[in-house]
Amino acid sequence: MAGLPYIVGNWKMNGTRAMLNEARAIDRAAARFPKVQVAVAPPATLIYRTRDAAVIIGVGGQDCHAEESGAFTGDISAQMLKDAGADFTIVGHSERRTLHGESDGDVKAKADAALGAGLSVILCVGETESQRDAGEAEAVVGAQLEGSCPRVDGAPEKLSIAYEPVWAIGTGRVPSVEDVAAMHRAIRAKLVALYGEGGADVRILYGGSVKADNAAELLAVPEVGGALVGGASLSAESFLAIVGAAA
Ligand code: G2H
Repeated sequence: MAGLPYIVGNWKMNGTRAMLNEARAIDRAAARFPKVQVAVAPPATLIYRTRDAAVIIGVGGQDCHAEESGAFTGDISAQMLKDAGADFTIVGHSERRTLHGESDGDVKAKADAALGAGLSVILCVGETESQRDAGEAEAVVGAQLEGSCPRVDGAPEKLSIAYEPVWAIGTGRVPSVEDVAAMHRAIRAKLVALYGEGGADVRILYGGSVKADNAAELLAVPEVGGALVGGASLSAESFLAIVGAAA
């Protein structure tokens, strides 16, 4: 797979200005890992200040609206993220799909808007436990990709897919490395079907309970191009242990 391993911290709805100290520590340490691409997605309130506090790492949003501006109380557009200093945004996280009722079509519109605004995109997909138990995991993820993958307009490297099994998010449970490898291969095949040769340039990350003690094993799977890290990204120490495992 093209590109450096990509390790992204998703802070979710965590962090006030005190978290800028963690961002600074991550940024300083990232200089020691030139062969790893490191980024964090703080809450929107901290994007501007995180960009100011950090010079090496990427900074991104956790979601965006599909429209550029308008009467959408509480929402933030991709252009606003870009203006605040973001390099990328996550879209389609399962917490958005589940708690905010986002459909594949919604996610696609957001991803199209983000790429159009000049951001890179991390698009999340993943099956529930009952879908996996029913043997439907690859079909579910394939349908999510078909419905939510954006136009890449000749720049597929600006898109990453994060495979996050819903049952592994925040639970401490992770799939076997064989299951991770098989799903990543299935995602790659779908990306090539959707984008042709360019599908090979889309990075595929694993997410869901990535921790310092399982990162090396997950990141050693050849099909895995990096990790989207939630809880373990909230302290510089645990996040940097994962970055170190990718180096
Ligand atoms: C999955 C992941 C980050 P965690 O949501 O996107 O969170 O590592 O806490 O499972």
